[in-house]
Amino acid sequence: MTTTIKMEDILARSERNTVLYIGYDNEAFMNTGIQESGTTPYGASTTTGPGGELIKGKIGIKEDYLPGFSLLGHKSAYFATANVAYPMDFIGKVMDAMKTPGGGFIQIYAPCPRGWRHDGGDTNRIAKIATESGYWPLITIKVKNGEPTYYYNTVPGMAKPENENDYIGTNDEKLIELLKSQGKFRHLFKPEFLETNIDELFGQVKARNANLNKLLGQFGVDDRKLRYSVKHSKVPPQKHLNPGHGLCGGCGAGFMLNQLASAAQLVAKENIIYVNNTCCVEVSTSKDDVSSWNVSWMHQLFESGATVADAISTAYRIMYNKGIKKEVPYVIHIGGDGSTVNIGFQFLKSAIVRSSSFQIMNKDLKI
Ligand SMILES: Cc1ncc(C[n+]2csc(CCOP(=O)(O)OP(=O)(O)O)c2C)c(N)n1
Ligand SMILES: [Mg+2]
Repeated sequence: MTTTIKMEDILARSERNTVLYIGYDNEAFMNTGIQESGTTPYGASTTTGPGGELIKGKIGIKEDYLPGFSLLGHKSAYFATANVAYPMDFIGKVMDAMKTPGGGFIQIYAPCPRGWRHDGGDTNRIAKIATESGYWPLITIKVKNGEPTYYYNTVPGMAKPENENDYIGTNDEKLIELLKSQGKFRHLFKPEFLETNIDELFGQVKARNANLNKLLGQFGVDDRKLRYSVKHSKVPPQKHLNPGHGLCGGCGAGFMLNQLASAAQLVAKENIIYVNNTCCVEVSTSKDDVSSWNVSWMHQLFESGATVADAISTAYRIMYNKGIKKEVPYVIHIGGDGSTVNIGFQFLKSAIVRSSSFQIMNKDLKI
């Protein structure tokens, strides 16, 4: 059974959110030179953990931090994973988050041709294999009064689960294809096939999916397969961001920005403030004193971006409740995996808690 959410129904909702936090995952600190981050997968080569003779890339895990956010007891919150290769799913998720009271956080898979060492023209193909293989499953978690409800989103060609009671599966052949599509895993195949290392990586992917299957079973509803019905013809070209930017050709973060702004424009029109911590998106859309943004946009240092986004929304709501401002802008925070998950994790977690609970409970901060 599938729950279908239509974009017209989302847009017709009178309720709205406070801050949407976006974490685009390109699996390393990219703009500063491809350093390993908490979301770099096991075995991947980075400049701080290169795949060489002695060290075979990252020694450690790719952190899976989204489910943890769903069990913090929020009053109302929206969480999801997304992938730049499935724009209508991501656009539906952004709109749903912006029309859900409280805060939201979406972690989106965004290939990096430069850091992952693949052709810029292969971004979409690689991103698709990531979800089809079970490496990057698509899930949605809606939290209400402290209780999370887990959903999963399917895509064509997705791996079938081995156990009929499961929801998310893995496909070994596609996982190998995913690894082979990126130069950062080349040392696992040449000069020799490192079976033990590849098995470790597969084991980590399967363990993560086993956890998600348990959470989907425990915190699901009957119709836990979720589909966003978004018609391409009803999503006009976005005007928040000018054409042209300094990102590399085929950069997944560029796909993400275009899709994000298309969804945000439908909900917020121009009543929006983007906050961006230091990352590829920030440096590439704010060269010198020239900004690519047509709407309000603010850079905030690295780990503190989420805090500042929350503070901006709070300030506007106080002014609104005192009669100083007539409307409250939508706020979207954009951060990378290094700044958001590694160094800014505590800032992000607390900002989400405030957006998703404290501000709902405080009458002076209501919208
Ligand atoms: C506290 C702090 N440490 C380090 C830096 C330097 N720095 C700026 S951006 C960046 C990497 C950001 O990585 P990520 O958030 O993954 O974004 P990406 O570059 O991959 O888009 C680093 C290390 C900084 N600005 N502030
Ligand atoms: Mg990054």
